[in-house]
Formats: sequence, C-alpha cells, structure tokens
Amino acid sequence: MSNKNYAPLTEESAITLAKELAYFTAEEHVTCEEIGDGNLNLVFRIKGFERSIIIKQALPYAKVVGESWPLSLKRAEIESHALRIQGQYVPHLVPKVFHEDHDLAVTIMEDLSHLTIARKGLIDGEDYPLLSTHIGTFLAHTLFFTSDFGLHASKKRELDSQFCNPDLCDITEGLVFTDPFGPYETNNFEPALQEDVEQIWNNVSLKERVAQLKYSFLTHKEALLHGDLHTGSIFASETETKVIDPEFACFGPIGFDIGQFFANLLLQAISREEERQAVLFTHIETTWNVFSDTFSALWHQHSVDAYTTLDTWRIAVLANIFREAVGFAGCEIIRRTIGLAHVADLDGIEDETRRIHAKKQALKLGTALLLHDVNTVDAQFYDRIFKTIKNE
Ligand code: SR1
Ligand code: MG
Repeated sequence: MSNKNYAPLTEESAITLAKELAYFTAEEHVTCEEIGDGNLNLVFRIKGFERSIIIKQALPYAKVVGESWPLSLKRAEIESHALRIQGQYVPHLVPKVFHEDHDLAVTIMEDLSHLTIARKGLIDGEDYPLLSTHIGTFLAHTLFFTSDFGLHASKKRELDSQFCNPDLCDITEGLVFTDPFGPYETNNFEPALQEDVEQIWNNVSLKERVAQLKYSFLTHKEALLHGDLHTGSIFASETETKVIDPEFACFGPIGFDIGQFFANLLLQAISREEERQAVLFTHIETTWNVFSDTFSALWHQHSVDAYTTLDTWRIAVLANIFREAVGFAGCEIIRRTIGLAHVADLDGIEDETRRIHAKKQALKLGTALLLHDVNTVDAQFYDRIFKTIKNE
C-alpha cells in the first residue's frame, strides 16, 4: 500500500501539522526540535505556551543504515495500535496516543520529556528503584491478556492477523538470531574480539540453541510482544516508568520481551565496576518475581482456557517462559556486542582496555546463558541461572 500524501516532516512542517490539528493556535509561538536518537524514525518535540507534544514519524528506510534499507511505513500504524492495546491493560506504563495519520506514518503522543531514557539514566548512575516492579507489571499484563490464557482463541487469532509486521520481524530474525552467529556483512565488532567471535561462530551446540530460539520466535505466537524491549525503549524516573516504541510488536514467544530486558540490564551491569552491579541483578530478579507473581494472579482470576485449572500447567508454562527468556537474553547480549546495533553501555566505555574486557565478558555471559542446561528444571533452576548471571 502506498502512502499518497507521505513526505518526511521537517521542524517547520511538523509545527504546521500540529497547528492544523489544533494542538496549538495559529498565532501561538511554538518551538520544535527533532530529538530522534533511535535507529529508524523522526521524533519532533513541539512546545507551546501551555502544552507540549511528540510527533513521531516513520521514515521509509532504516535511518541507521540509509535509503539502501527500505522499510514499510506500516510500522507507525503497528506502533500506535500496540500502544493503544497496552494502554488498555497498563495505562500508567505507556504514553498516551492522541492522534494517528496512517498516510503520513505519524503518531502524535504525550511528551515524556520530564523522564529520562532508562539506558542513559543507568549509564549516568541512576538506580530507578521502581523500574523492575513496573516492567514486571507491564510484561505480565500485556503478555497475559494477549495470550491464549487471557484472550479467547478466536479473538487472539484476529488480533494476531493485525500484527503481521514482516519488515521489522525480518530485522529481528536477521540481527538478533542469524547474523551475529556467522560471518555476515551486517556484523560490526572491534578486531580485538576476533578470536572470541570465531569461538561463537564455531560452537555448534550454541548455534543449535540459537536455532531453537529463532524457531520459537518464528512459530510460537504466544502473545503480543513489545518486540524491542531494551532500556532505550523505556523512559524512567525515581517514581515513573513508561514503555515506548513498540513498532516491532508482533505475536511471539512470551520469554522474548523478558529476555531482551534482562539482557540490557546485564549489558549495563557488565559496563560497571563490580560494587555497583548488585542493583541490576536485583532488578532482574524483581522483574522475574513481579512478572511471575502477577501473571499467576491474572491466571487465577482471569483465565479463559479450560486447562488453566491445572496448577501444574501454570508452573510448567512459567518454567518454559523463564527458560526461553534466558536464551533470548543470551542472543541479545551477543548481538548488541558484535552485531549491527550496539549499545552505549559498552561502546561508551572510553578506555580501550576496559571496553574490550567488558565486551569479552559480554560474549562469555551470552554464551553461558545460551549453553545453560535448559532441560533440567528443578527447585534450584532459578537460583542456578541467577548465579550464572552474577558469575558466582
Ligand atoms: C535496523 S534497526 C536496528 C535495531 O534498532 C532497533 O531498536 C531494534 O533493536 C533493531 O534490532
Ligand atoms: Mg526503537
């Protein structure tokens, strides 16, 4: 489908659009700044006398690479649709959507500039005491209510059909699950990592685990995922958390969002000195505990499937989610270290010796998470994984 009236906005035309839509009066003095620092979109903040809004516009290509990588504009519609669905379950944890224009691939939403992108805040030393409680709650509600446990199968199938997101799923399938595990052109790593990278490429057991996880992402349409839940997709403060940017939303395995969040906390932990890591490990445990307790409570109160009366089934479902989350975290850690899209937590370490050491540690941890004995789930399962994470 072509977007007839599409043209990329400029700061000027973004103001004109905001005024045409009556967010500001024609005479009002407003300022506009393009603040998009992500890989794909334009983001304008427009401030007037009394209010301020965000206009987000999809570009027809991946900004991070250029026009040689075309991308469907439909992702703007996917994003606003996902935000509205998430807003039904956790309105306090996502931005409010005010307006959508599918032709322009534009979403107008709440300005959250009183908050900071969590990745930046964590790099600058913030701890965000409520981050994991909020993200555990976000994950439990959005994933439960869009899964077959919380949504009747026919409704779920219908919803699934609205989230066919081929271009962005293709990015994830390539950049998260395929390219970092072989000599692909998209990879980007420092020469000092060559040996560590080749060890990954030559590790057949590791690649078989990645293949299983990729297959799960491709075929296990368990729930509506955010699809890109890294710390750059989260705004935070001491008291508030807002999850943004669900343009990668699609149906997939529940553990995927959880694993991506774990991985990005771990990448931050690796970039820090040991004494300051504990808070991040605690965030990971809290995320899991809040997620599994809340998911269980929703299962008991709101389940729609006959077999949810079996508590052994609930326990098995949660164990599988955790098991997969650990593997997805391994993939995410490795791809953020040697793949196309890096993270500032590691790349921002100025001292070369420290940076290379941190990246080698990341590759080791990613490998350990992928090779962990995922078939044995006993009383010590969670403890063992958390010990691996902490390198104990
Ligand atoms: C070409 S897009 C690269 C990455 O940026 C997004 O935020 C996703 O994480 C994607 O993998
Ligand atoms: Mg994004």
